[in-house]
This record gives sequence, structure tokens and C-alpha cells, in this order.
Amino acid sequence: MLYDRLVAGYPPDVAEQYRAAGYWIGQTHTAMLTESAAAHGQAVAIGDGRRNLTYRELLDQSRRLANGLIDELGLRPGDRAVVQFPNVVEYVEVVFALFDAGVLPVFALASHTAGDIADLVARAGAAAYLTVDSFGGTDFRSRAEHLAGVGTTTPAGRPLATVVAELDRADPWAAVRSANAESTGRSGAPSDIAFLQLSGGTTGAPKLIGRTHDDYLYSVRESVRICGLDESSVFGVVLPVSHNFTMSSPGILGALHTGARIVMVPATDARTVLATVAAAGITQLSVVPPLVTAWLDSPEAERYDVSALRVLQVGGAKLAESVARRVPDLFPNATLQQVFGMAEGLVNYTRLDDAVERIVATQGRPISPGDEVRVVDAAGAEVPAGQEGSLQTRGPYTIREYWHGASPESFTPDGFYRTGDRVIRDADGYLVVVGRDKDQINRAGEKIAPTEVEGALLTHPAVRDASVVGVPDDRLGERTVAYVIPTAAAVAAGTLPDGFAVRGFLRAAGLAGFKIPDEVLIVEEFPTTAVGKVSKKDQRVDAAAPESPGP
Ligand code: J2J
Repeated sequence: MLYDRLVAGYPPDVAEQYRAAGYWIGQTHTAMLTESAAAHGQAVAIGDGRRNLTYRELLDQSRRLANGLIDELGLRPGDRAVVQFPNVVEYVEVVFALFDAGVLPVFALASHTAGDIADLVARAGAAAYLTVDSFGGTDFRSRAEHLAGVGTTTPAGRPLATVVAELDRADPWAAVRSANAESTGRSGAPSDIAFLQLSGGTTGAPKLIGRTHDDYLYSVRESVRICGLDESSVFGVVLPVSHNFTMSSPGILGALHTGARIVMVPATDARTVLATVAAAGITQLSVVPPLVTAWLDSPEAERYDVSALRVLQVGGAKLAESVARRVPDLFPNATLQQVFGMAEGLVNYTRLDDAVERIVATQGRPISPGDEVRVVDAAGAEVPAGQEGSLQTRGPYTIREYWHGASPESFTPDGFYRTGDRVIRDADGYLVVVGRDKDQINRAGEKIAPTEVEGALLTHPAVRDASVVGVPDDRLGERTVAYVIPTAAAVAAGTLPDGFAVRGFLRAAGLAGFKIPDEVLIVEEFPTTAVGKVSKKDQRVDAAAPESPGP
């Protein structure tokens, strides 16, 4: 079948309602860029200090790349292609090339390791891996060569195609770019799944999230309005390019929809970001809380004229109210906007005209009147406003199922996504995030599945058992602590690993840097709950105490 598994799980009558309400307008990402190029052709769409592309050039270059990917690689509509890019122009070119070719980009992060990519390629049944030659000291090319060299094949038995953009060349895509700048006409239907985003995940590997053109672009258009983006805006990309926040809230797609300019910021330190804001006149930034804290504490803070910044969006993890109140010290002209979103769908924003008290103390309210939000107790019954409970949601841009199918624990029988977040909703529908009931660590906005780290620890020959928890941390929001019980043999032989060695082992085993525990504690046993399960709650408390256990 040509378009295998492109169909999203919205019930047909619900889809009809979303169309009737004007949420889903029947536009693909390709059509969106084509319209923007018609309206803003000569305006600069994107720049990264190496290359600038106008809207017209971005459209033409991505079409030429789409034709090349089809002609040279034989990519077909419905294929998946894992993309792994740093914050460079080529990322946006390739994503729109894939949209035009009807191929679903699978959004890896630049921090993912070779092992993560191999796993993603397998689970997405990808036909291609597209990346850069090297960036920031990481050799992506050899990764591509390795994947191809070990004979990775697609589910249909074709060998995995790999393409490497050569960032130092005038045309980084020279090897594949076609002269043909016509649209391939393959971009598919607006109700098709357009791409696969990654979930934070609570199990070993991130789940794959299929979002349709219709649902995603609805959230993008509304985000543009709510976040005050217009064609005079300059959006600075500081977070990883392919993250859902960076893509859509309102992000890269919001900027392209409205004719704004995108500036890739090459690093996240205060000096680089503030200097780029000053030099490029950045009006809009989307960041995670630890960056705000770091910039506030930096001596660079007073050195640059950052008066152009109009909106500072902070999300991905909980922003402390005390930090929120200090934002005007850093960006005198900017309105703070809290963003509480998830790749599965629902995004909440404080509104730009909300009272300061609401902006600093809540994580906002949903984008759409079509967003249904339920706060429930352990038995699944709704709790009244003002009371804490688990957040469930369904609506015009929230998935009904993961891409690889059944995941009953993540959805209620009536189609609500169980976010795993604990919130309090006030009488006006604003949400305050107070905790989490999913087993996930949110380290500086990066999501870590403890089971994955525990699995990697268990492959160490001297480790008998492992338990990984997130512990409150002033700088990171949460830091990762691993409790490890050594094997009896290692104890007897006196060959206990120390924390340093364990971290090195995990790195060598291919665990991404952000997943390596900040602290490893060797212990004799784990605290247990009344029913005999490992008590992660006690471990969190112990690790946060001034004198932690263990050597
Ligand atoms: C507390 N927790 C938050 C916040 C996300 C916009 C913004 C963020 C994401 C994102 C996104 C939080 N306060 N302000 O996709 O479009 C935690 C919650 C949530 C999980 C989702 C977007 N903002 N979180 O962070 O898929 O636990 O998306 O369920 O990476 O991050 O993570 P992710």
C-alpha cells in the first residue's frame, strides 16, 4: 500500500466537527509555504549566519531538493525519513522538501546518539536518514555511513538511503539537489499524517507521535495570533530546531506562516543569545526556564541592547514564580509568556494582555475553545476548580493514539490523552502545573525516561539493580540521580564501580549526554513501599537531603 498508516485516529464525526468549526481548513504544510512565498517572496525567511534564504528561495530550494530526493533516492509518498540537524538553515529546507515529496520527517534531536538513531530508524521503518556532515564536534557523516554500512533496510527490503548536507559548500545539498524547481505534487492530503514527532516517553524509547497537516497547522495559526507574531517579527531559535515547541508554538512554522524572519542562534549562553538579539533585532524568543535563570545571573546581561525583544516565551518545564518576576530585569520591553505544551497536542499559553500576577503564577490556558480539559482524581472522577488532579485532554490538535497503534494506558476509552501531568485549574481555566504522575524526569526541559537509563545501567556487569529518579535542582529544575545496587560478586571482589566510572560506562554504551545521571549513588538496598515496590518517592527525598546516602 502506498500511503500505509497515514491515517490519524480521529473519529470521522469528530473530524467533521473540527472542519465545520473552522479549525481544520484543509491546508498542507507545502500549501502553507507556497502561500507565504506568494505573499512575502522577497523577504528573508531564514538565516543562520552562513546562509540566508528568502521565502521564494526557500520554496524553490526545498522543491529542488524534493525532486532530488525522489530521483536520486527513490523516496515515495508515505515513506519515513529520520532527520537529525543542528540549528541550521538546511533543516528547514529538508523538512519542506520532505513535506513536498509526501515523505514523513521523523524529528530526531541533534543530541541523540548513533544508537538512538538506529532505534528510531527501525521503529519508524524509515527509508532514509538525513543529516549534516559534522557540527559542534559531532561526526554525523560517519553515523550515516555506519547505518548504511551495516545493511540497514526498510520494511520493504530497500537499503536505507542516507544523505549528508555538506555545510561548508555553497550548496550543501549539491549531491542530491535537482534542477527541477516544480512542486512534486506529492504532498498528500491535509488529513494525512505529515510527520512523526517524539514523545518525552516514560518507557525505554520515545513513542512516535503522528500529527496531521490539518491539526498541526491549526495550532500554529492560533499560536501566531496568541503570541503576537506578525511579518515584522524576528524569531530567534535557541532551543533544538526539531522540538515541538520550536516548531509550532508558534515557532518556525508560525514564523513561516506569517511572513516573519527566522534567525538561528548558534549557542544558548547569555553572551551569544543577547548579542544575537541585539544584532539581529530579535523580537521573539522561545526558551526553557534554566536558560532564563542562567542569563539573569550572567554579567553579560547588562552589556547588550535587547530592547527589540517583545515576547519571551518560557516553557517545557515549570518556571519558578521568583524567576518569572525577574524577567523585566533582563528584557525591559518584553512581555513574558508561559507555555505549557506537549508534542502529543495540547498547548497552553498565558495571554500577552493577562495581568502580571496571572503571567508569573500560571502556565496559561488552552489555545482553542475546542480543547477539552479534564482534571481528575485517582478514580478518574473530575475534581472541582482549585483542586489538584491529573490532566486529561482531547481536542482539534491532540492525538487519539500513538503512531504505532494501541497504547491503552495513554488514552481513556473516550479518547482523552492522559498527559501524566498534575495540575490545578482555576475558575477561568488557567492551569498551574504542580507535579507529574508519569515516571519521567524533566531535566532542563529535556525529557528522560528513567526506565531507559535503568536498562542501560543494568547492562553493567557489576550492577545488580538500578533505580533512577529526578531530584529538584535550582539550576536544572530537576537533576538525575541513579541509585545502584552492586552484584554480590563485585562486592566480594572489592571491584565496586564508582559514580564516575558508571557515568563513563553509560556514555560508552551510547546513552545521550542529557540522559547521563548527574549523580550515581551506590547503595546496599532500595527503600520500598508498603507493597514492596521500590519507593522512588523516598529516593527523591533522600537524594534531595543535604547528606545523601552512599559513598
Ligand atoms: C511545567 N511542565 C511543562 C511548563 C511542558 C510548547 C512548550 C513545551 C512543549 C514540551 C511543547 C511545561 N511547566 N510550562 O511541545 O509545543 C512538561 C509537561 C508536559 C511535557 C511535554 C510545546 N511545558 N511541560 O515541553 O513533549 O510534563 O513538549 O507533559 O517535550 O513537558 O514535553 P514535550
